[in-house]
Amino acid sequence: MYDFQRLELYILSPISGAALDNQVIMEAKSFISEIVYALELAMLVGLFMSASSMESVAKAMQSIPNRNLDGVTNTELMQTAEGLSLFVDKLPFIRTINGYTISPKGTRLPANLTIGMHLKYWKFHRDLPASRVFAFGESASSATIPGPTIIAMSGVKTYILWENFLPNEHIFTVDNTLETAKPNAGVPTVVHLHGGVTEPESDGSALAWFTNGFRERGERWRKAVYLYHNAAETGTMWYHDHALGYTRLNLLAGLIGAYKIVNPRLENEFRLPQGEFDQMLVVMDRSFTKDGQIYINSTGIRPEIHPQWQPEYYGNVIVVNGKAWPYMEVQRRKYRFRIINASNARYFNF
Ligand SMILES: [Cu+2]
Repeated sequence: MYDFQRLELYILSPISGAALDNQVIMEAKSFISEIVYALELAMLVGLFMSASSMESVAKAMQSIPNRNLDGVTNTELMQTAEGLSLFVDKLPFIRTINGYTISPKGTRLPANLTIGMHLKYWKFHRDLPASRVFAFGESASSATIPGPTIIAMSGVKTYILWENFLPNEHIFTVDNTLETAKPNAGVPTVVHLHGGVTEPESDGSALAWFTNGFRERGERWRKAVYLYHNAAETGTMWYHDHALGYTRLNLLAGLIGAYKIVNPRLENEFRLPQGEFDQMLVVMDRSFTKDGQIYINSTGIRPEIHPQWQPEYYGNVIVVNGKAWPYMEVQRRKYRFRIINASNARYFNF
C-alpha cells in the first residue's frame, strides 16, 4: 500500500523517435522504502487512481440517481464494492509468453503462438464469488484476466493464431439494433494490437471478426494467423477484442492483454529494471452484482431507439492485473511500472 498522492512525475527523454514511446519516471516515497517507478506510456491517455481517491469516487457514484436498472440498483452495486476489503489480494504478476525464440547460436527468431479466447470463472477478489468472464490464454485453465503478456523482440516477427472458443451466447446483453457483427450463432471476436504498427490483414479490422472455430467470418476476414512485425524499437501496448458492435462488451468480459516490444540493447543502456521488476499494471474498472457477476446496465440510455445501448461504462471497483484493489510486496530497489488504462471511459488520478 503506497500513498500514490505523493508520486511526483518526471519526464525523461524518449528512448526513440517513435511517437509510441514516452519514458516517464515517477519517484515515490512509501513507508517501506523509496522506490522509483518507470512508466512507459504507449498512446495511453489517462492518469491513474490512488487508494485515497477511491473514497471520493465512491461518494460520486452514490450521487447518481438510484434508477432501477434491469432489477439491479446502484445501491446494491455500491454495497458490493464497499463490502470488498482493500488490499487483501496480492497483485498477480501476469504470466509472460515470448513472441520470439532463440536459436542454438543465439539468434533471435520468430515464434508461432496460439492464444485462445475462453469462457471461464475468475475470482476478482477474495470475498467475491467467481465471475463469468471471457479470457485470453493458451487453454481455458491457463487463461487469465488480463491475458498473458506477450514479450516481443524489436525487429523479430511474431505470428499468433488467435482462436475463438466462446459459447453461443454472450455473457452480456447484445443490442441487435446497433450496427454489429451479425453471426447466426456465437460471439464474434477479432484481435487488435493497440499501438502496434501492423499490416492491414493482421490489424484486427472490426469487420474481420470470426466466431468459434472460424465457423462464421466477417467480410474483411483474411487469415487466421496474424503477423506482427514488431518494428518499433520498444513499446508497451495491449491487445484486445475489436469486433464490430461487440468491442465494449468483449473487453468488459475480459478480452484484454498486454504486449510489449523489448530491445535489450536500449534497456541495458538505460539500466531499466527487468524481469519481475518490470511490472505490467493493467488497470480497469468493473461493477459487480452481489453474486459476483460483472454488471453492465442493459436497459439503455435511450431505450426507445436502442434498447440496450450504453455509450460509456464506469465501474466502481478498480481492478489491477485481474484483482480488485490488490497490494504489492516490493523490495527496496528500483521498479519499472508499465501502466495500461484498459477501462472503457474512466481516467485515473494518482
Ligand atoms: Cu485499442
